[in-house]
Amino acid sequence: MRIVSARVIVTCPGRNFVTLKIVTSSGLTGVGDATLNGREMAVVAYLREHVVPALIGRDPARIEDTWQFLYRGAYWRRGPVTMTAVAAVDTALWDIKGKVAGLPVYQLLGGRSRSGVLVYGHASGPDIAGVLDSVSTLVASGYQAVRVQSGIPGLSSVYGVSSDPVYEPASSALPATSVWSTTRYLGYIPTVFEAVRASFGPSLRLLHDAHHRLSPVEAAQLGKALEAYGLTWLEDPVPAEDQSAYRLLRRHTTTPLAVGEVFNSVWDCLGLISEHLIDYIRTSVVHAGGITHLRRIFDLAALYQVRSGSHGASDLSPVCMAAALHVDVAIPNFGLQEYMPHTPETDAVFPHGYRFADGYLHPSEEPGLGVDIDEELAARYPYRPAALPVNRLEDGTLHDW
Ligand code: GCO
Ligand code: MG
Repeated sequence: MRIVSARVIVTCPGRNFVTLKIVTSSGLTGVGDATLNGREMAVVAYLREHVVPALIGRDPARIEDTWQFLYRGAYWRRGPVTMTAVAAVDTALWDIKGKVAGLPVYQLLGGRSRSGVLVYGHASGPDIAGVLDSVSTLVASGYQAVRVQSGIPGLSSVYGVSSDPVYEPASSALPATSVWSTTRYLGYIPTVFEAVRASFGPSLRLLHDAHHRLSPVEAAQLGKALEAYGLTWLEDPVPAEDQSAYRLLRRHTTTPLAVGEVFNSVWDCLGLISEHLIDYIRTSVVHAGGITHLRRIFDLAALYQVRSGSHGASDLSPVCMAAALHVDVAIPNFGLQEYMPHTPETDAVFPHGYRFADGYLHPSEEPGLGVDIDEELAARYPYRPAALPVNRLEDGTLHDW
């Protein structure tokens, strides 16, 4: 069997998604997610210009060799654009291998380690009352773990907080500006968690995402202030370029830490994992080199009792979610999977067999990943440029997010 063609499909059923579809000489096909929010067309060009021509004629069974060819064989390697492109190829080849074997991909990864994949949902509101309503809705739908984000008095908008049930931070063609105040945030967030814990009791798992906005000592203050509320994790407290910041944090708080949704390779995670500086590693199939490389990261993490907590926002397509669930159900050190349901339009473009029940997601039992792209329907939703916002302090200074 040989690869005869590979199509890069861009569609916007409410938001942009990039998908690679690999076609083989036997007629079997495989799909991989290649979506990089706000930088979609960079990955499209990387795939079309530099990857697809080299795939034609290759044996699709040689997943590891193809991964090595695209990563180790490239002089300019790593980085989000490159690793998203590599991920798309790798994911599509696992899909094909599953179809050839007649098995769901998790069977090829060693079979089930658990009956389902525990997911966390997203609660948010403009203030404490709104947050409590939002958490109630999730709990009533069966969620056992909830990420809590809140509006902050004095700030007109906060990233990740929206009255719209569809979570979409990338809306305008050029980056919108949001205004941020760490002082206002640090003063309010502990009161939100106090109220949520008091209303929902000790067993609901609670998480919070700081979106890389704090300095090391601010993050340490927040971690300490949240200890009383028993969070499952505090996510991305500081920008992770300076990983030594986590040493400082660890000296001051036992709130568990989750990092890694913007990481692309095992090298990005190595120090944080091997120094026991984090508790959950949030790398994803689509942004960390596909199933092959994500498995390698999670195996490293297992040596240090770090568990998986993969990114799964709605800008990662159903193809990525399908692939993530096969990994999640198979690995020994699974922790939690992020889950935001996609819109009905997106679900229709990407027919899939995974399902949600009682706080868990269950991978498809079909051979391969159990997900596809309806190319005719996809073609009805042309690409629309959409950028993530930028973050400025109240005096106009550009800030991390
Ligand atoms: C999360 C994330 C998202 C990302 C978004 C970027 O934890 O789900 O932080 O909100 O910012 O996926 O594209
Ligand atoms: Mg996050």
